[in-house]
Amino acid sequence: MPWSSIDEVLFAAHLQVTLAAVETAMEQQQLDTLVIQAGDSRFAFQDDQACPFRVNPWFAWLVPAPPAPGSLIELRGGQSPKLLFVVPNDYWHSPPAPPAGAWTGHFEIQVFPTAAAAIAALQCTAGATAWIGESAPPQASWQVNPEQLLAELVQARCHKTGYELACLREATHVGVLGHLAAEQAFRNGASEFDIHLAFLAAIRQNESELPYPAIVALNEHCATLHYQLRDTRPPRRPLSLLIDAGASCRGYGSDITRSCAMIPGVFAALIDGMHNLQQELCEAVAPGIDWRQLHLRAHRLVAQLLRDAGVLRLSAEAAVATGASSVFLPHGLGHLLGLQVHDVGGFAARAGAPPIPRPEGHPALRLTRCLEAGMVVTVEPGLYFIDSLLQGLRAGPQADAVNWTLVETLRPCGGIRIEDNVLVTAAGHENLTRTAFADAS
Ligand SMILES: [Mn+2]
Repeated sequence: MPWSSIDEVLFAAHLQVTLAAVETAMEQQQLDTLVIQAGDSRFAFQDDQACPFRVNPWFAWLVPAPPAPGSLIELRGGQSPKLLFVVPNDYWHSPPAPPAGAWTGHFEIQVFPTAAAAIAALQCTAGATAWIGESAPPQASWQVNPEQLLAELVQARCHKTGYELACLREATHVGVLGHLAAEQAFRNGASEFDIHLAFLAAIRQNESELPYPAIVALNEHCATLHYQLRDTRPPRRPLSLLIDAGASCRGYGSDITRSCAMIPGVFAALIDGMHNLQQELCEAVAPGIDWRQLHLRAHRLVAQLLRDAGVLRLSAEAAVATGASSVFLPHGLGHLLGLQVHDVGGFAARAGAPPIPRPEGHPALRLTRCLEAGMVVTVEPGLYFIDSLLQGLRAGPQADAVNWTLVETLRPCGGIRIEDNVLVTAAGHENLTRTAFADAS
């Protein structure tokens, strides 16, 4: 996406905040130099085929350059940041374009033909040096991915800057275009494969650019939480679609899920009910909210929905207390979102604090903290008819509390998930996804 003058202003402010956080953390850890590696190309075993390159998120946090394996950021107290950018002399592939655009003015930039040449040009020959990267550092004496330093920086990454929010808004806007196209393809009877292609065509991004592999499921496949296959042929009777897919913007990703039913009925009514309770949960997002409590509230709301639909005869409280709600909702309410789709910082309230444990019986929750302004979270309640989990329920003491005939009629529809990306603001929240859907229609 081309840079606007607003982006330039936002990025300058973003870099000021992030570099200040890095400098403070370096002082605390008495570091003279910090080197951040973009990452290495990885190859399949005994093969010359490279795996899709994913940039080190710490690198992308500071530098919005195109992906360039082997590139380095060198940070030294009191000096302007250096970018050592690797552009190989490659005629088999298109090399990364050398850095361009207004953001480059904030860095001292040098371009090298190899990663080794970039490493040889590092200034840090003396003093305490730390390295953030997946491969071994060039010098054995350097600290590698120091835990305390990263713990400090993780806290900074949890609170999004204006620039990061602009990227997340754009990623959401683009992702929503994909979701609208996907629903249209589903209504036209397309296969999972073709719905996926419709999503990609609408967002104008390659599959390797997506923030995470898109989940495109029809019918009973909607019961597989991270369903990864894409049938090229449509089912005989398309009943339901679950699409969990996002788009990228400068390394930031959206994470959006929508469910649709082909025809009215009990399953379609469950989707409507899920939208309502999902909105209720989004409305509750505000600073100070304990995410564990909101997660448990989601369980009670889903249990109540199942009770209202006639699937469960237990009270909502009993369904949560006995674990019956977890049979239908075996994942967490949501997670932090940013440069990584399951972003860092979900468990410790501050650097050095112990991780806050998940509520007992909820092992999949990826966020246990109280919400703070500037965080972006996903709110993604769901309910599913998962054979292996239903078998356990059927064999257990709550078996009589389930309308198994109704479960049998809903099982071919698989499941439901509705997921929005929500910014925590000082006053409460802003639902980025609902805003983007409203703007697009
Ligand atoms: Mn998610």
